[in-house]
Amino acid sequence: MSINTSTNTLPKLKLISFKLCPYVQRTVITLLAKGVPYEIEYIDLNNPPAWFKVLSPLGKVPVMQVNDDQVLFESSVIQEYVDEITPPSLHPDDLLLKAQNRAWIAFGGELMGMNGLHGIVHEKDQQACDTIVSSIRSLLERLEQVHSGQRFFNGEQFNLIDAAYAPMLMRFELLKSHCQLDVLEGLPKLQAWQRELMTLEAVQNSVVPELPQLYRGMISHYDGVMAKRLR
Ligand SMILES: N[C@@H](CCC(=O)N[C@@H](CS)C(=O)NCC(=O)O)C(=O)O
Repeated sequence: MSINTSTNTLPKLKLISFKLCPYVQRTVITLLAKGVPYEIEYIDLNNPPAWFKVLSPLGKVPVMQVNDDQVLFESSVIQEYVDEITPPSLHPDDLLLKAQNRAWIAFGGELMGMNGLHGIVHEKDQQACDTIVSSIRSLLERLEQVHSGQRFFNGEQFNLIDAAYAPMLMRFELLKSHCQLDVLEGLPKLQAWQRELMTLEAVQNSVVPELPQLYRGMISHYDGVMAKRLR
């Protein structure tokens, strides 16, 4: 899956990251899948350095510095930039399918936010947590309907959309093992996709090895409904 790219003409890329962030992970998977050299600097999002606040318009990671003096933000935009400077593209060629993939990538971004995955691990109120779980479940049912049912989202080829969803699917696995919450229950295509993506080197190497412990620590720190389910 890794594509050899001539690095001579590529810009210098530096990613500003937070070890737990699934949005940063989307961009790292893309960089690794395309064999692009990059630097990474981790910050503590709970106590971000002053320079980060200057650099990041929304105070969010990922931020990518390009050739030291240019800045990119928004994970899907960074994914596309990395993809476009290293042809051939990991997006499908068909323009409608490509546009639909972009829409579903945005959908995945919503699923990871406060009304989705992050809300589940953050929420202190049982009823509110149940509401988020049932809302994420109905959104995942929609996703299940549009998945190809093959190895990857569109078929047999790994595409940018696979890189965009792997971080969330990795955290669903952690939620299941840490808290016995299986949000993919009864969704066979998404379960198979999760298994497939977790075998890829670009996915496995896109996080720090201690991610499972860090994720557990984060759930415990939020002290919400999921913290009570930790084992
Ligand atoms: N839409 C953004 C979302 C990025 C995002 O929410 N990152 C989180 C960390 S996982 C963040 O930086 N949060 C800090 C904040 O909201 O203040 C993207 O896709 O890059």
